[in-house]
Amino acid sequence: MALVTVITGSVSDRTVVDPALDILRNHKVSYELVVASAHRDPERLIQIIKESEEKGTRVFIAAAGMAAHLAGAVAAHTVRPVIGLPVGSGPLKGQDSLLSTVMMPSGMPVATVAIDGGKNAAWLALQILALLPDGAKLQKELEDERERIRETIQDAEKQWLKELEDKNSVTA
Ligand code: AIR
Repeated sequence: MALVTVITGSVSDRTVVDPALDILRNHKVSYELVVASAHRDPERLIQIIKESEEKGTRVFIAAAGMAAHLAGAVAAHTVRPVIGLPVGSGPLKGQDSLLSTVMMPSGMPVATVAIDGGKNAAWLALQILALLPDGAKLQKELEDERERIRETIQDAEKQWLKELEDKNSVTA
C-alpha cells in the first residue's frame, strides 16, 4: 500500500518531482509514482485515481507544467487531499501552470505549492500524514526538521558575520 500517489504529467517534469520523492523516501513514507497526462490520456488518469484509492492512498501530489489541468482533474475524481505542484516548463516558465493549478472552483480545492516547489509538496504531504492516528513519529520528524532549518540559518548568519569581521579587521 502506498500512502502517497505522485502523478506527473510527463517524464520531462522529473527534475521537479525527484526532490519530492527523495523527501518521502527519507521519511520512509511509501509512495507510488505514475506518469499520466490529464490531456493526453485522461481515461488512464481516472483509472489510476480509482486504483490508488482502493490501495489506500491518503494524499495525491499532482505535478504538471504549461496548461496544467492535472491536479484539478485529480481533485475532480477524489475527496482525498490533492497537492498541486506547478512545473516551470514551457515558454511561460510556470506562470501558466501555477494559475491553472491554483484557480480551482469552490468545492474542489487543490493545495498548490510554488512553481517547481517539489520539496514543499512532499513536506505538505507529510504534514497531512502526520495527522493520522499513527502519525506521531512523523510529527516528531517534522518538528526536528524545523529545528534543523532554524539552526542552519543561525550557523550561516554566524559564518557571514565572522567573514565580515575578518574583512573589517584587515581594512582597519
Ligand atoms: N503536460 C502534459 N500533459 C498535459 C500537460 N499540461 C505538461 C507536462 C510538462 C509539459 O506539459 O507536465 O510539464 C511538457 O510535457 P512534454 O511531455 O511535452 O515534455
